[in-house]
Amino acid sequence: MRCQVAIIGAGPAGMFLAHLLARAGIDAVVLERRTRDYVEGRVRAGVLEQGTVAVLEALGLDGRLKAEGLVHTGTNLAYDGEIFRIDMAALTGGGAVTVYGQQEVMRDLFDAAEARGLRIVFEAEDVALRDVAGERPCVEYRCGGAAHSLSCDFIAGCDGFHGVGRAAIPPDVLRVFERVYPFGWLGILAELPPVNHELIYANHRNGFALASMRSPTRSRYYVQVGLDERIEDWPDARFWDELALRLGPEAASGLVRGPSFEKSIAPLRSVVAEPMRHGRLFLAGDAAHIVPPTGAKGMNLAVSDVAMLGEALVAHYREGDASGLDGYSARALARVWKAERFSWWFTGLTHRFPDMDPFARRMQVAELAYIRGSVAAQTVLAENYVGLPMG
Ligand code: RFL
Ligand code: PHB
Repeated sequence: MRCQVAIIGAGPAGMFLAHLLARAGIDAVVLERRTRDYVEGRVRAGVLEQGTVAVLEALGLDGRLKAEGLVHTGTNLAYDGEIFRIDMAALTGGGAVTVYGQQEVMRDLFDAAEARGLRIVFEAEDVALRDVAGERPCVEYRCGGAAHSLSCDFIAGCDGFHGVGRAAIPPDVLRVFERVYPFGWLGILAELPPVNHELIYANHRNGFALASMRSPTRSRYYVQVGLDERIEDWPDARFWDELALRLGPEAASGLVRGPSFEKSIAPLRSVVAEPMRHGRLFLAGDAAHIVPPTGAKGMNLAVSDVAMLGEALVAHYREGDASGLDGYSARALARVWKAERFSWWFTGLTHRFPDMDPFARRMQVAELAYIRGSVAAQTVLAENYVGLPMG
């Protein structure tokens, strides 16, 4: 089999890229290790930047998003029993984010892929990248018990943090920068109305908490937990008590408790791999970088990466212009590092660190109080939160 671009992974990065290339008439094949149901079933991101919404619009995939997505023009910070709102729209000249779950985004991408005839191979096993630095790269894989080979012009490694894409870059070329945080997030989904119509990020001396949502009837909540904690130790009653305590009496006054139907723990880390290109292999999304979820940047970065990569591939095929492909890694990394900085800073501001002494705690509270009283500080937060320009 042959195609112009082989895309490894059918997560947000891979599927957005597949649609961007299909729109330009570029022939791509997506190889995904799992089933569609598995990829679509993963409960992950919830907040879309305006740039991500714009890409969905440009692809004509914004029908359900416009009908069901919740536009948030502000977000809230809570600490020491206080709560204040950051008016993102007023501070950024009309900026906003849209609450629309990654599961919904994936459903829209997969439905449209079927309707538009995109080529996706699910349950592709033992995917191996060959000759990525040469002129004739190729991807070998197994599917339905048979061995296949896909020759291509370029390979897009959109296969997440544990994929084969990053591993195909030789160790003497690849540099990896990393911070592992000494805690994780315990998240639940519950078919209950959210405590507030916008998100609340809370810093409590017990640790961080986040009140989010998926719809007016579905709540998504998180509490910071130690890495040694087990889900079995967090029955719903304990979760609700801890969440209410951390949100504070004012924010938690409207909290509706009930059974959760999903509960999981995710570790937090910051990772960047450089460069994002090696020969004819291009990395995008979690394959190249991870952010802690505090800034809600992970899926949005995957989309901004492939928007840049898609643009570069289109310029290559339409005009024979290689400058976009040559500049892809530097252009993508410039935006990635800014999102890494924001996610790292916001994590540091809102979480309890095990080695935190009373001085460090006072510093957090002083910074939160400063943000509360400063339009300049709120503007910095707001412009990062709604999403920096593509650059
Ligand atoms: P993905 O989604 O991991 O998809 C990669 C795909 O590649 C497949 N794959 C392979 N296929 C073939 N061969 C192989 N060898 C393969 N190895 C892997 C995998 O099966 C998978 O389908 O990466 P992608 O596309 O780069 O997308 C990244 C996002 O999914 C991720 O950044 C976000 O979910 C992060 N994230 C959030 N992002 C936001 O923008 N806003 C948020 O509010 C937000 N909240 C979150 C999050 C992630 C979380 N967790 C669980 C990590 C909240 C949480 C709790
Ligand atoms: C979510 O709704 O899952 C969510 C929202 C905001 C974040 C992270 C996750 O910062």
